[in-house]
Amino acid sequence: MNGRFITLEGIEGVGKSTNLRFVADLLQDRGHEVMVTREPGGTPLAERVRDILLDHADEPVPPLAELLLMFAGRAIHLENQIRPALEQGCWVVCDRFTDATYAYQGGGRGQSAERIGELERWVQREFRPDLTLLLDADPAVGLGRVGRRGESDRFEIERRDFFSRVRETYLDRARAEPSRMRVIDASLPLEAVQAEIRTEINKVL
Ligand code: Z5A
Repeated sequence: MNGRFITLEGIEGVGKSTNLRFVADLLQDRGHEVMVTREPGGTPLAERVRDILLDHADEPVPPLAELLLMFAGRAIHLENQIRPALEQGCWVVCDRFTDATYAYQGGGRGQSAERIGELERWVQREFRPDLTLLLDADPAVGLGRVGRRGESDRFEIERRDFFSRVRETYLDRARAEPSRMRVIDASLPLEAVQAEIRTEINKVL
């Protein structure tokens, strides 16, 4: 692969969408071609999987089905969009990837890390992000920032303790893989967050 794969992670409202464009601009300023994308979703077909995952269904979504749908969407996204872009030398910046599955379906919903790891190896083989920026803040900060948006999706209705488990799983992963996963204090004002992000991106560049 000629391009690099950079992901942004963190609980809801920590600023992933806000900083996705910032990261893309930093890379473009250095002359790289950049593709910005997201999970779940990223291609028209994978966005349809996203709709299934986020919408309130008339029947419960079993945690195992949720996990399999996450990886189904990822398989589509990876083969149809991410790999081809990287092979053409494009840098890909993605709002969430498999760390979110460990955090939400693992830490949040209780699916085992072993099971998630098996699916990860099956769908991705050796493919992993080159760099992951974990925007970290207490759930009260993130949820407070997004509190007044429209109707909540199937994840946003979860309680504070769900997001605390998600956050702890993210932090455990960052401790286990410190060179790939860099923790950014997302509770700081945006200018300070972006200064930290710039430092991490400059290291990769
Ligand atoms: N999910 C999963 O379960 N498993 C998986 O494998 C994957 C995903 C891939 C959809 O994700 C759901 O999918 C997600 C987990 C699940 N559900 N949840 N929760 P998503 O990424 O589409 O949804 P999200 O995390 O809810 O995105 P978000 O709410 O838009 O959060 P954000 O992108 O991190 O925040 P933002 O929109 O950039 O910023 C929120 C507000 O804060 C906005 O008004 C900003 O202007 C403001 N902001 C941002 N930074 C700052 C700072 N530093 N200071 C002050 N204000 C700030």
